[in-house]
Order: sequence, then structure tokens, then C-alpha cells
Amino acid sequence: MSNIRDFDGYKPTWCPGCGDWGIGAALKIAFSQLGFTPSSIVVVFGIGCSGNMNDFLNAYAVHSLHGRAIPNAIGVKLANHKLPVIVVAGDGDCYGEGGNHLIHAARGNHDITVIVHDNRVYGLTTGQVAPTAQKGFKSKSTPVGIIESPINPLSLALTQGATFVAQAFAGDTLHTIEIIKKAIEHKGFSIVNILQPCVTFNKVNTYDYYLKRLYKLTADYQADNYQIAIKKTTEMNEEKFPLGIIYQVRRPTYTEQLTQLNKNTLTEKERYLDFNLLFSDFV
Ligand SMILES: Cc1ncc(C[n+]2csc(CCOP(=O)(O)OP(=O)(O)O)c2C)c(N)n1
Ligand code: SF4
Ligand SMILES: [Mg+2]
Repeated sequence: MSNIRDFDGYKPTWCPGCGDWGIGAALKIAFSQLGFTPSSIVVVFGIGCSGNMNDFLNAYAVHSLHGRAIPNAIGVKLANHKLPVIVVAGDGDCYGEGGNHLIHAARGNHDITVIVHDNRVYGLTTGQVAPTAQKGFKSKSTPVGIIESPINPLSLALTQGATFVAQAFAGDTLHTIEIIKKAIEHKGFSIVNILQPCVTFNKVNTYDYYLKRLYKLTADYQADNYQIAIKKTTEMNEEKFPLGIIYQVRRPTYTEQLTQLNKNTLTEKERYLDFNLLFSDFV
């Protein structure tokens, strides 16, 4: 185990009581329990209150554009597939503006871990509606209630080929740590949807709201059964929240199927393009 404090960045500016605190702590503890150091991993952040963790967590990191955390992470992984690559993004980032990237990362079984702070709202921009908000949710951008039905992120990831699909609750740090660790250890595309109360801009999906509706999967749950997993994810449509690993199977990852990367990572290869040559005419 490495030192948890090594992952400390600046003091977080999250609102008191925000679920992001629990997720931030869970990530640092998971990293340290996995024996990582800040320079042995790469974390790619989206834009949002969740993405602001870029400043609060010390590690090699990219604070990407809104909705573009996943393609940046895939790029890092393709350059050096031996590195653990973790995405930390909000629901708006990952299921809204970046929803297309989620689909293609899942179907490619890219070996990255996506941690989603699902607070059902755009937190950083002060409370517009997000794609996971329940139909009728009133927000700054939907004053009379959102018309669309919510995205079911678990069903979406599962049906598009994700080989690890899990859910956690920001109010249960110990359980979240265990799920994050298993997601990172999984070989292939993994996603953890974390139910995260936004105490400032979402007065509906509170800690109490989730505590009344969530439950943990039992030890005899068969996580390798696709049909059972599909059924489990659809419980979300009725506002019932299973916590734990809903689906996990082992399939070849993207880079495992790329013959050029069978032996070495791209960064280890002797012959690579010297990008300075491209710019030599301009300097
Ligand atoms: C390309 C682009 N579009 C829109 C924005 C404005 N913007 C910043 S954060 C954000 C929403 C963040 O919501 P979410 O991803 O759910 O993160 P949260 O703040 O809730 O953690 C938006 C729309 C932006 N910065 N860049
Ligand atoms: S606005 Fe919401 S999501 Fe953002 S820090 Fe405050 S409570 Fe957390
Ligand atoms: Mg959000």
C-alpha cells in the first residue's frame, strides 16, 4: 500500500455535504490500496464539479474538454497500454455531451475505468438539467419540468459491450472503494456509476432519497450472466438502485487484439515519428 496523502492536491472547493467528497476520498484510498503512486497512473477528468477533482487529486492527469474525457483516456491507453487509465467525469460529461464516446469505448472494450459522478444535474454551471434526471425534474433550464425520459447508464453501457458494469453510492465510501478497486483491476472496459447527491442544485435526489431505494447485490448474485444483468439494470427505470458489480466478463481488450502492440507499448517502440520534423519549417 502506498501513502494516501501522496494523492492529496489542493483543498477541495466542493460544497459541504456534496457526494463528491466521498468519491474523492474513495479514489485516493483505492489508488493507495492498489499500490499506485501519483506517477504510476493517469487520471483523465471531464469538466464539472466532478472534473474539478483535477486540482484536488495529485496524479498524472489530463483535465480534458467537456464530454471528451473518454477519447483522451483511450489515447493515453493506446500510447502506453501498461498504464492504469482512469476517467473521472460527471453525468452531463459522460452521458450527455460525451455520450457517443461512452458507446464506442464500451464496444471497443478499451481497457480504461470510467468513474461517473451521477448527480442528475449540471453542478458546475449551477443547476441545469442532466440526461439522468427523472422526467418532470424542474431545473434552471427546465422550469416546468424536463420532457425527455432519463438515460439508463447501466443498460446503455451493458448493451454496448461493456465488460464490467457496476454501481455505487457516494454516501457509502467503504463499498465505493471496493467497487472502484475491482473496476480498475478488471481487464477491459469498466464503468462505475456513482449515485452522488448534489446538495445545492438537486433537492430531489438526496442522501435520504437514495437510502430508501438502494440495496446491495448479495454474494450469490451471478455477475457473469448477461440476461440477469440486463434485468438488474432495468430496475433503475423504476428508481430502484442495485449496488455492486452488476456484470463482469473477460473478453480480449482493444490493444490485446492489435498485433502491433502485442509485445511492446507504442512508447517502448524504437521507431516512432519524430514530430519535430513536422514543425521544422515553422521554426
Ligand atoms: C464544450 C463545453 N460545453 C459546455 C461547457 C459548459 N459546462 C461546464 S461544466 C458543464 C456541466 C457539468 O455537468 P456534469 O458533467 O454533470 O458535472 P458536475 O458539475 O455535475 O459534476 C457544462 C455544460 C463547457 N465547459 N464546454
Ligand atoms: S454544486 Fe452540487 S455537485 Fe457541485 S460541489 Fe456543490 S453540491 Fe457538489
Ligand atoms: Mg452532474
